Parts: sequence; structure tokens; C-alpha cells
Amino acid sequence: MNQSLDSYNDQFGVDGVAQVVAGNGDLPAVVVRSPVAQGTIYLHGGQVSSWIPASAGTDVLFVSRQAIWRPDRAIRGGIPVCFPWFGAHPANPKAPSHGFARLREWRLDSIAQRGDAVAVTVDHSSDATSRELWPHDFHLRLCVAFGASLQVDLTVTNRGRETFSFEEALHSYFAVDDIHSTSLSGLDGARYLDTVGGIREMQQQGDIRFETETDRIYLATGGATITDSARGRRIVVNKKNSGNTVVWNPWIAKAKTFADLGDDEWTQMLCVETCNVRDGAIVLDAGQSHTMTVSVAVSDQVA
Ligand code: TA6
Repeated sequence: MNQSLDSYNDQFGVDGVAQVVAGNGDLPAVVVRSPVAQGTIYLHGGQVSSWIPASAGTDVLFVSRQAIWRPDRAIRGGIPVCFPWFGAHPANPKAPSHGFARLREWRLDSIAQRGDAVAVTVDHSSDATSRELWPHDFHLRLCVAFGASLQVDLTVTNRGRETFSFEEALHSYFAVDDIHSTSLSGLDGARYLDTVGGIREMQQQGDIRFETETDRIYLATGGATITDSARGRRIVVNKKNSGNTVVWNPWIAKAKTFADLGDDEWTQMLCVETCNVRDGAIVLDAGQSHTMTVSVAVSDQVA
């Protein structure tokens, strides 16, 4: 922990609204409690782990009960920030999956009221360790507004002298009551790369339903809506400056391969990830910035 809890709260705490606490694994976390929403973001990875709008009463995000809360491990659930590559590193098999941003301690920059929401901003910059894995200078800023809706803005700035390209994902884990009676709409007609058992290019027909391991990169997409029929809830995922959507559920066999995921928990989660990956990677000139945004709202399922 870079700073004591007391000094964090002296500097950033908002009485009755937002406090920095020692969260799971003693990792520092900002906990928001306002009349419209509750939420939590860990400085470890700049990772949102919870959002409970008052209208919903239950968490919209899924976190595994077997998640490992350690500075050297990624948290299984919430909204991991994948940067500067997605999935396996293209050339270095020893490099961490989904990049290193989710394994680093981010700096708390501010906590502020923004309309009905409480906005928490954290940031992270390149250093000697990150340059060993990725030889570029960058600055990441993540602004999370916990309100009746949830908005997350990820801004990447190129602080170097050369152009660089990067992949990024807000790898959101949404909580569902039962994946068997959950569907995803909004991607009808979109082409996608099915990455289960090799890469195949396909085209989506109608809504997505889940009957087996699903791991797909949708190309050129807009927003999408999760219909969780078992809970009678819809989760509407909108976005800006994101060309791709990754849809993931590990199903039975793959779920067993993760030490930090309960064998039966695959039924209660669905990842709908806001991304710029593969051909959608962002090319950023020196001094330039790019902001990708996801905004999430929940509503009761209308019969
Ligand atoms: O986003 C889908 C995916 O890339 C899957 O292939 C699966 O590996 C998942 O991410 C989780 O990756 P992680 O590195 O967090 O275990």
C-alpha cells in the first residue's frame, strides 16, 4: 500500500459517501455508499469489483468467491482492465495474459460528486518495469462514476516520442441468475471470431444463447443487452470508441481449469467486454489520447 488508509481518507475521503478501506487481501479499495448506488474499486488493477444501483438492490457485477486477492494476481471478476495487449502476448509466452495493467497498483487521483453519481478517478503510468514488457511511455486514467447507471472511461495517453498501437478491454463480468436462461441481443448480423478450439470467422444470427463454452470476438459492434430471464432483469451495455465486443462464458470443463473460479460459478456469470482488439487495436501518435467508454444500466425485464 503506497499510502496509509488514514492519509488516503484525509486527502480523498468524503464523509458518509466514499472511504478508502483495506479490502480483501488487505488491498486498498475505495468504497462508495450513496443514496443511488454502492460500489467498490480496488487500486490493484484499477479494478471495479462491485456496483449495486439502489434500483436493483443486488450486485450487477460478478466476482468469484474463489477470487485471489494478491498484488501479483488478477482479480477474477468485476471489471479487469486489459492493456496493452489482449489475451496471450503475441511474441512473449511468459508475459501476463491480458497485459500488465490489471496486475499493477494504480494511484488514487480524486473522488468527486458528479450529478447523482460519485466519480472515482485512478491512474497509472509507465515505469522501468512496464518498459521491460512493453517499450513505450504511457499514462492510463480510469474514471468510474457510480450512480443509477455505471460509467467507466479509460483514457490512454501516449507520453512517448513515437506512435504506438495497443489493445484494450474493459473485461466486465456481469452477474446473472442462470446462464441457461440468459440471452444477449444487439449483435445480430455482426461478424465474429470464434476462438473455442481454433479461430473461425462466423456471422451472428439473432440473439446469442448459451449452450456451451463461448469465447468470441465480435467485430464492428455497438451496444448489447443481457436478458437474465431467471432474475427478470436486463443489463444494457452501451459504449463509445470501442469497435469490438468479446463475449465469454467458460462453461463446465473450462471453468474447472481456473483455480480462482468455483466449479459451478460459470452459471452465474457472463462477460460482455468493451474492447479494441486484433484489427481494432488503437494506433496512437505521440502526445495523443484515446478514451473508451462503457456505460451500464439495469432495468426490470418487461414480459
Ligand atoms: O475475454 C475472454 C478471455 O480471453 C478468455 O479466453 C479467457 O481466458 C478469459 O479471457 C479469462 O482470461 P484470464 O487471463 O483472466 O484467465
